[in-house]
Amino acid sequence: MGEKGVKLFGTWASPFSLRVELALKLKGVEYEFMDEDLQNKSQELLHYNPITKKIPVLVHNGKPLAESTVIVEYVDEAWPNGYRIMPQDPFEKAQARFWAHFIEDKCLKAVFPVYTSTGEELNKAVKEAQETLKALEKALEGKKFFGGETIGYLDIVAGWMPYLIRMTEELAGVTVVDAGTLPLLNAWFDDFLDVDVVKSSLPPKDKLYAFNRARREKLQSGQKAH
Ligand SMILES: N[C@@H](CCC(=O)N[C@@H](CS)C(=O)NCC(=O)O)C(=O)O
Repeated sequence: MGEKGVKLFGTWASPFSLRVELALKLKGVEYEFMDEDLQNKSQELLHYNPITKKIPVLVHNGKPLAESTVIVEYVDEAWPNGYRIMPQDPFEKAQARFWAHFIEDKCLKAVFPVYTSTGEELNKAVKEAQETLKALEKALEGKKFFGGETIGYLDIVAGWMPYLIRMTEELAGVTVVDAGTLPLLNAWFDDFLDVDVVKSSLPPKDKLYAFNRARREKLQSGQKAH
């Protein structure tokens, strides 16, 4: 491949590659999107990310980077002008990283069982997810977005929640986030989904729901699914 420019290896359905897309778009960076088939990964992807073999991978001027949260920080620093993604204040930056870690370490793990469970297990999973998400609301107190008046790093990292939790609720027939249980997060879901760059970057709803309906069934029947 040409060594100059920006290539993003991702998949249309991945919330992790969406993070990188949002960061690149906010910065106004032109990039080429390589839509990977995770059942049959390209040689290029394996070449650039032989360690985890996962997407997303950002290749900037021939140099590859993996891990979406790392890539988002890199994008903010590599294109320092224009939109600010990371908080500038060291304390706020450290706090944003703390909550990003909380989302990766706790929220993803707490919400996933809602996606895969049924029956009594599902009710238990909903309660546990709500408890974990309640803790995250602390980071939204007094603010419209995690980043303040506009979306920033933590909004991008948490960006899977508004559309994937809403989708999971619909597929599983449960409510996880509403104005009664998690008012701050519920309001943030609406505000985040109303941001232009988000609206224009989300995958088509019908395609996403069909893909996840099938994936959920596979996981529920104990099969492996990416
Ligand atoms: N922590 C990683 C997660 C990336 C990830 O899980 N990617 C999935 C797709 S959503 C993947 O590449 N799966 C293929 C595999 O595991 O072989 C990040 O944030 O970049």
